[in-house]
Amino acid sequence: MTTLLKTLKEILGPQGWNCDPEELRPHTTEWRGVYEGRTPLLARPATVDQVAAVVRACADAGVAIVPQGGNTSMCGGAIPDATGEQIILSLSRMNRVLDVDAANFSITVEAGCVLADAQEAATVAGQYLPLSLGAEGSCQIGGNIATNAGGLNVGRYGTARALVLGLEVVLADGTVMNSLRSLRKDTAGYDLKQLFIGSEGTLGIITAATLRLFPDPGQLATALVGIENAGVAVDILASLKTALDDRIESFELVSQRVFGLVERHIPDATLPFTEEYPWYLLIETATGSTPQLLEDALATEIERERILDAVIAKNSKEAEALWRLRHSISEAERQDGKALKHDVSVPLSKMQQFLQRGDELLARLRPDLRLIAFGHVGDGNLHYNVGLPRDLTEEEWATEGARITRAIYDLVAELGGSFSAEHGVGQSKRAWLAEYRGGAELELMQLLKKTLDPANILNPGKVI
Ligand code: FAD
Ligand code: 2HG
Ligand code: ZN
Repeated sequence: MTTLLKTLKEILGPQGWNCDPEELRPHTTEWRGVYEGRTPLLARPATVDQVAAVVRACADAGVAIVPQGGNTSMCGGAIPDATGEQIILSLSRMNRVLDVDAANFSITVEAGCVLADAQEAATVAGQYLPLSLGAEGSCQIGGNIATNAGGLNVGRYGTARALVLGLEVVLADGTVMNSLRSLRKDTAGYDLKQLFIGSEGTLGIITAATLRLFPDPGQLATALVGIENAGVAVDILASLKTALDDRIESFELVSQRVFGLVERHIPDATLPFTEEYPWYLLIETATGSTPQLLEDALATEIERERILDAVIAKNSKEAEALWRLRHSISEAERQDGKALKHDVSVPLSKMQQFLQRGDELLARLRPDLRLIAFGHVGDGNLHYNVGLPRDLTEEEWATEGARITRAIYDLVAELGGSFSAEHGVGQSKRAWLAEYRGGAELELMQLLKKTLDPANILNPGKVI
């Protein structure tokens, strides 16, 4: 290890590494504080050549590398293990916007570019990068692609995968694969970039990406809606899609309990209603110069008695205040204490069944559970998080947690859903991958991993 560290320091130069455990704590601790690892060195390369040289040196020494972006992973994906023998490779110095090709509706950035900076570069060019999530001020494009991030605009624009036109990737032996093309059509052989999207740093290190841009959607209309029963969300979505010609940018479901956490833990966060409703929908539409369209569509839903009350933001400040409520949920949940995370998806046609059977299931499992349910209901993706009684011992927490998680994942599987909708598998869901994606799918994943990373140096202990 000593020889390797010396070599890495030479490759990276004085600005390019850090070995101080105290300064490295933000890089060795997960956002939620659930995972804490150790590392002998944080590598901060400035160029793709340095990334390649670091990977070659680690491969020669048989030392593992944990690629890290903004470290906002919710499943321990970007944290090294506790041995203190895995190098962290942070992309944060490779943060440049390389090109905005407005005529081609595309943007090329280095992997360490913070998502909000890439969005801003697109806006400056009069275009729109639709990927958007609560962590956008710190997560990076490389991390977004490595997790195939979802977020708030998937229904209209797809996940990160749908936005990637080209990638530059450093492979496990240090080879640089440059597929940084910006084409919408390209059938020249296998589409290799797809292998790295959603592979969570286990197959290669993404160093740059070309992403698809869209025309500016223009003026957005944003509404917060109170509803009695979460099950009607899917019906309301179907009606709004028709009424608004599919111009729905976001369609988020949040329970009263969840917004209650936000009001309790986040300063100045207050819902704009005088009454409480059991569930809420946060809806954003690209109705351009006719914002009235959303109001009319919501009025129809009120007449049908599917919506109890609605507030439409009158200006961008009010819209931001509504989004602040939504974006504060993870932080409020974190402040409220430990919870089991279940980032699940089911086909939209099964959402009502999932919500109803999920409720019944939790009541049967333990009446003292606290359901923290919210998420991207328009994509069939819910964060079905569960708080356990606070007086459980660590041991009880582990056994009860596994029992509850299994029951929820079994229900999700029965309905044809996924136990990992948008955050990835990381460390926390690794065992579940073997269980719910076993057989030919898992074998093929293992074969790919062995082929692309035979020495298992890229993010070992994650995904598979
Ligand atoms: P990291 O956390 O640093 O890494 C994530 C994984 O990708 C790790 O396995 C890491 O090894 C790998 N990786 C990172 N960079 C690279 C690279 N350049 N090459 C190869 N592998 C790499 N996620 C959603 O999908 N939707 C949401 O709505 C959402 N909201 C969130 C809100 C909050 C408040 C927080 C804290 C997180 C949220 N997340 C969400 C989860 C997280 O932000 C995303 O998974 C994000 O895409 C991770 O980006 P990152 O740069 O922080 O990656
Ligand atoms: C969101 O949708 C994120 O806000 C985070 O995916 C979900 O904290 C969570 O469980
Ligand atoms: Zn989410």
